[in-house]
Amino acid sequence: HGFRGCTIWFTGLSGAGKTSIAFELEACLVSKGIPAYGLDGDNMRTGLNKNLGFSKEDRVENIRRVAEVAKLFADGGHVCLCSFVSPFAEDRNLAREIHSSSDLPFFEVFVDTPLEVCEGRDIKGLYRKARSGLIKGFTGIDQEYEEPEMPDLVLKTVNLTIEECTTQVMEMLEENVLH
Ligand code: GGZ
Repeated sequence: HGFRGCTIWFTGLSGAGKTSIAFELEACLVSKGIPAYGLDGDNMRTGLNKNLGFSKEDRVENIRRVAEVAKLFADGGHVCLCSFVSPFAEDRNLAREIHSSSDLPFFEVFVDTPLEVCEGRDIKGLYRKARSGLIKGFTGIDQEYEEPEMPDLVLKTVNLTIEECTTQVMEMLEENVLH
């Protein structure tokens, strides 16, 4: 297939399921012989972005650097799967521009899980800490999350399994880049 690489950008609240979907998708793509690589807070904020925190300015810079790295993966022929809260529309738009200026396809996927559900799960106990004031500037609690206005795909995770979410993203890729 004449496939050149692209970036899938997952945005949504902490605990929405971004990384779980990206992980499943990565396995699915690799099993089909399509190189894929996942970027998230765990591998970006511990290395390249370890000098950045969660202030508005630091998040802007986090997303800018991630987008530049994703562009390189996509240019190298990978499906780059980016899982970041990326709460600000302007930063997500910059990520898209960084790709389109190099003619690389970019798909914004809104992992749409309501705050109540994310907070109810609270896998890492971060929401509890944010509510009690131990963490300041937590997205959805005391910092904003700007919902995407025109995402390429919306995944309403409350009604879907991880596998169903993965299938929807695969279908989007098959329709647009994998022919
Ligand atoms: C949001 C925070 C915060 C604050 C730590 N706000 O569920 P997680 O743990 O693994 O995902 C969250 C992750 C967010 O990092 P990102 O690089 O995706 O953020 S951004 O795109 O906004 O730059 C959460 C944890 O880090 N975390 N403090 N204050 N999430």
